[in-house]
Amino acid sequence: MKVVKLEDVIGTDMDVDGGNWVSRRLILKKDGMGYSVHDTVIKAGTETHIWYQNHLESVYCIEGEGEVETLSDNKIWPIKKDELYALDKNDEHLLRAKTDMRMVCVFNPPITGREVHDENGVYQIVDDEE
Ligand code: 9YT
Repeated sequence: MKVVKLEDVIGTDMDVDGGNWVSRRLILKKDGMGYSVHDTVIKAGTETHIWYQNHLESVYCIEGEGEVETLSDNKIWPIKKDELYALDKNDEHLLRAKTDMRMVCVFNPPITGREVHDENGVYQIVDDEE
């Protein structure tokens, strides 16, 4: 087994600044678990357009509060500490952070760590065999 410590990830290339968020990648595709796990902080006062067309994501809020707006139905989903949302339909959404929101994010399929959000808030599938 392995143990991953957040303190060992911070400041490395597994610590990614996305502008509205920072994401510390704890488990990635290379770890062979079939999913990736990220400790992400969404910055207070930000709104982020996200549409993971190629990934399913569960997001467990462990600190802070904000809301998700799903764009297919313009429904507002308030989210706070101890609540999880699951993008089980690859839901296009806006994520608004009222305070800093610390999230544990799980992606299926796992991300490699080299993806960036494109203009549509999508992570493309990265072929890491290249
Ligand atoms: C909650 C969310 O999806 N935030 C965007 C960053 C993403 N979770 C990541 O790469 O960790």
